[in-house]
Amino acid sequence: MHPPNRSARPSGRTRLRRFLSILSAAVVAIGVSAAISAPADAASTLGASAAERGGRYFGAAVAAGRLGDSTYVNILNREFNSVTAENEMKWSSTEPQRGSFNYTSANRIVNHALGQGMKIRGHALLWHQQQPGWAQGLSGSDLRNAAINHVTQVATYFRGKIDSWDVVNEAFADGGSGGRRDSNLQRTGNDWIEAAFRAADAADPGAKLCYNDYNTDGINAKSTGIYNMVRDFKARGVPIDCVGFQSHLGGSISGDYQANLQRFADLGVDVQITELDVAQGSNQANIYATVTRACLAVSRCNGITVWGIRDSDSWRTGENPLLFDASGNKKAAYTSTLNALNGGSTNPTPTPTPTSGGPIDTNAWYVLVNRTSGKALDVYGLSTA
Ligand code: G2I
Repeated sequence: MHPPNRSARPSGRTRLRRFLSILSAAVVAIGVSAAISAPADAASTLGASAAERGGRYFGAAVAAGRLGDSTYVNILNREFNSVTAENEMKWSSTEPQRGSFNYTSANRIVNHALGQGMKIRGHALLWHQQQPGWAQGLSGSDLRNAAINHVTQVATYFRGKIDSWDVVNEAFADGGSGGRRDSNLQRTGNDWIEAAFRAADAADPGAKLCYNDYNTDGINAKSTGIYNMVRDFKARGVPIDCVGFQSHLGGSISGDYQANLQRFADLGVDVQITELDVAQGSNQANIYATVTRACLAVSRCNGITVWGIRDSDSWRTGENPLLFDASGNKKAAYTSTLNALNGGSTNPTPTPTPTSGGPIDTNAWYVLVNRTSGKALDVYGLSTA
């Protein structure tokens, strides 16, 4: 094997030649193994790493009121490539009076995200909580019409900007029934969920339309009730594209977390981790990594959203369930998550140390390696001129 003639190359970082099959066996022999673990080889932010893993996203729930906090915004812009409005797209926020829509706070988040090239998850068109007072007082066909009009108006307003909408949030009951939760919306008729999905589809055909819920992080009665609904929707052509698994987790995770995602994916819908947070404790970093690996292992898992940025931003006061501490420092859970995204172990990865004396060794061949397959993809030489 003859290395390429480097003297004839232009200055700067220059791609020299592909010779994959012969080089992959000879990497160590020609002394470039250090380059395989060079910092440029591993994505260093959550969003960039997720994007490298099949175009996935890694997002955060964002509060419009925190967008003036520079620590918060710096982390958001650096680490995340998707956002969810934590409260600003909910019914009480967007239609505070019947027929009178207000998108001011939602648009602060939308405009920030679009300016940063981030995806946007819309959350949530219909939910039994955070309804405006006027809707809470309605029932029957009056409520049904108001709810469907809300879906149509809001999805139309944001058409083209939303990657995935939580069309319906938390409509199933906890416990062993596997059935629907009682609510004013449910009392308008069992078909209210499919009516909402059809309205959302008509308003924004380009958005993925999701059903989103919690306590569905494993195979249990509640997740099976949702599974049966999704299977029925797919069989009858109700437009559903995805299921969101909120994943507000405590100190353990169900052993069938991944299998549960997979059984939904096998119905022909995408799956997304939509509101991940994990109570602080000895297992926090491991649980974050387990969730991350499960998503990566399911090809239809589009991405992960954590429900806030710093512990101090979380709705779970005192539980410190997020990836950054109150000062904005990366926690062990951050490192385990990034390592899982990068395909490594859950243990903290030591900072890679080049064995050849500096960040750029002009005598070395640098090998671009696909981290998933381990295959050498290309060879680079570097010059300093
Ligand atoms: O409860 C956690 C999440 C469960 N899944 C659906 C999500 O939409 C939900 O998010 C939380 C927000 O993180 C909280 O920020 O939803 C809560 C409402 O159920 C949000 O809390 C509300 C407070 O209850 C209000 O008092 C407050 O005015 O946040 C509002 C805005 O700060």
